[in-house]
Amino acid sequence: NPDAGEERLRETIADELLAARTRTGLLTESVDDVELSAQHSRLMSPLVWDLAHIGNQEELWLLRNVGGRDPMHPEIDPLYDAFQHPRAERPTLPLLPPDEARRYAAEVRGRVLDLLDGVALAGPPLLQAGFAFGLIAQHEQQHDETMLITHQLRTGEPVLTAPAPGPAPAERLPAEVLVPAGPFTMGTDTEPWALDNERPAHQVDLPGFAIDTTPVSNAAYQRFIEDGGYQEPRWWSTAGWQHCRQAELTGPLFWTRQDGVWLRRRFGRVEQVPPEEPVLHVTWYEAEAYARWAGRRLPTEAEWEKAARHDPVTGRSRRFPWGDGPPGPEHANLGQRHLQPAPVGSYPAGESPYGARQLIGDVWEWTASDFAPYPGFRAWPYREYSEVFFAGPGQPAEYKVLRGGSFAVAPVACRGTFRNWDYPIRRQIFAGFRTARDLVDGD
Ligand code: AVJ
Ligand code: FE
Repeated sequence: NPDAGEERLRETIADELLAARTRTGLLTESVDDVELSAQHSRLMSPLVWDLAHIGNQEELWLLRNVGGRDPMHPEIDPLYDAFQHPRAERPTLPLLPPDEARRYAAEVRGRVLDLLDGVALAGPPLLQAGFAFGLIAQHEQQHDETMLITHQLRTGEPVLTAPAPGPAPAERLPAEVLVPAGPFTMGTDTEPWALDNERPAHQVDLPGFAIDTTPVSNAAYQRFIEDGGYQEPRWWSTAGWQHCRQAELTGPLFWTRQDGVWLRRRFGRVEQVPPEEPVLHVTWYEAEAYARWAGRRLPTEAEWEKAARHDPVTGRSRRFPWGDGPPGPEHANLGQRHLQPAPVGSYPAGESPYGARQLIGDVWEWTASDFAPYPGFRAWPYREYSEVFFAGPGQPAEYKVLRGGSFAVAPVACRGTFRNWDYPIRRQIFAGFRTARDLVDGD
């Protein structure tokens, strides 16, 4: 029954929009209006900018583009266009004050739910399988992760709480898993809410490689530090060493050393660095240096995706490491259920066919690859989502790809094909990494 299918899709959309708004509420109501309008770091917008930008993008894509409505407040559009005003500049703009920003986002949402009731979720490409609504649910959740980063950067009394993840199962895992040479399908043509940069599906033939079973732990990363990793230019690329010196890096962001013990600040609480947790808040350059110190390298983006999705028995690529079903709490640490990654080796039910764990959730994983289009890429529905960030002829490679998603990523914005990107010097994002190596005779 096609009507029942469309009804279910409408409910899914309403649920995803509500989940995003509930989370936005948590992130914007846990601080007072002064803090909401303050800039906690030059790398981030004031939270109140994210809030109105969420409403503005929703108005633009759903009410105007899909619904054909007139702009509600055309004069505010330029304020919330990310390309017109870099983050550092946003606190100086005449932004909507907190109450008005809340009212605006709520008003847009009310009209969107009315629109959703009557619109056909088929026909024009923007409405196929409710794509535009999926785009907006993912957009809000991505900004919720951005706002959570702002919360991590802010100083002062803690305002967010969540239970800690449980311990990893007591079992000895192999340090790495082997992925034999051969082709696999990268990217997707069938994922209904996949973004343009995940498309199209294409075959990639890879030489054999080995990849870490889990992300690199704090304990392993501390060995790199204690071995003088930050004093040894030979582990670093030229650009990496230059950045390490100039930024005076000595360890992950938010770490301090006191009486020989590493401490970290996490959402306003200072605690001892947990050795078994994946390392978090490192730059791409640090990940690269660690890998070289360990006699290894970062995985390419294609290697990461093959390790995460390829099923060697059927030859097809799964939506997620564990299969095609949606992420449950047994599979992965997603959706801000916890405010930290789970210990390495957690989530055996989320294992990939090759036996790698925690590819989805916990920490974004830096890959060796520059952010570039797949063969046959088409910008959709706007160039500014991905295309303007790509490396290519005449466009220098500025961004490195991150894969897998962090504990702060919502399931709706997470799948085996999802691609994120950032500058190699960034470390306020929830990024860690795992390492890889080529296979050699005898493996
Ligand atoms: C995909 C996370 C790099 O936050 O800049 C939000 C997502 N795009 N609004 C970003 C995005 C437009 C984007 N990243
Ligand atoms: Fe945005």
